[in-house]
Amino acid sequence: MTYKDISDVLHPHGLICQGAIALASDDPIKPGGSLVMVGNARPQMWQAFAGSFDISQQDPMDTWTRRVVDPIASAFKAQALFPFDGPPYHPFQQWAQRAEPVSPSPIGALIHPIDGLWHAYRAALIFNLRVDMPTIEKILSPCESCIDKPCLTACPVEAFRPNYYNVPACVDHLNTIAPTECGLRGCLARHACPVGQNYVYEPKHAQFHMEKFVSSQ
Ligand code: B12
Ligand code: SF4
Ligand code: SF4
Repeated sequence: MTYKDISDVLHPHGLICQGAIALASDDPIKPGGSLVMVGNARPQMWQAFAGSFDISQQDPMDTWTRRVVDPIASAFKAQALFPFDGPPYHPFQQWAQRAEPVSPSPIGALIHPIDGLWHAYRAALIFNLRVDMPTIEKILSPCESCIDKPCLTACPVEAFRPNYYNVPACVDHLNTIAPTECGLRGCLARHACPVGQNYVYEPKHAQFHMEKFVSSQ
């Protein structure tokens, strides 16, 4: 089985493989096996999800993800792990940094050299055996050469500091009676990043995440 076989099965659902890790013989997850990251970038997942699912129910994207990914995992004799299962949560951001050329941004989300901050992880597939996987090219983080760091100054309530996210301040702002730009378009700190501007989530996709985020707090 190859990385391409897995990508092909995910494709109709708008999901993509986001790199893979060859697990060491003493790895606590699955010694000697492989971990393949599954997620979304660009509009395909939102289109597949919104076109096939009742988004008014509770945790719709998590439920949809399980419905899509669990049968795929079974067909490949793999185990599916999800980023939303927890606490304790699986360390998806640590795995991602071993699997694809992403690095931490000053606002917590991992930055991808092309998609910027506009991507997320939906599952990890754990295989007993080695999957035939692509090698990762090490790429310097775009944040290294970003002098002004507009992501740190765009938030209207200054919720982001380097390595600190003031969640209550962000939620209070989103909960104000008048609709906020963040609620309508998505987090303004993410929007301020010049990387991945072509891949910004469409407004309905961004609104969906912001509404779910606020209602979960
Ligand atoms: C708990 C959690 C939150 C909490 C707390 C975040 C915090 N202050 O740390 C809350 C609910 C506030 C939150 C909010 C959001 N989150 Co969140 N969150 C998680 C979750 C479920 C667990 C994180 C964790 O504790 N991991 C456990 C430790 C052991 O794993 P780790 O890999 O070492 O943890 C890393 C993170 O904690 C990270 N980190 C530290 N501070 C911050 C701050 C922020 C804002 C983020 C995103 C990450 C982050 O650094 C650690 C080292 O790499 C992860 C999914 C996951 N399983 O990782 C998503 C995750 C980190 N979140 C994510 C996202 C996108 C968001 C939102 C932007 C969602 C949205 N609304 O669109 C919002 C941010 C709100 C905004 N202003 O837009 C993505 C990030 C994707 C990426 N490109 O990296 C993840 C990976 C989920 C996913 N499906 O992909 N989140
Ligand atoms: S604005 Fe600059 S520092 Fe902030 S995430 Fe984007 S590239 Fe990195
Ligand atoms: S959603 Fe808005 S208030 Fe919250 S951190 Fe992003 S920019 Fe700040």
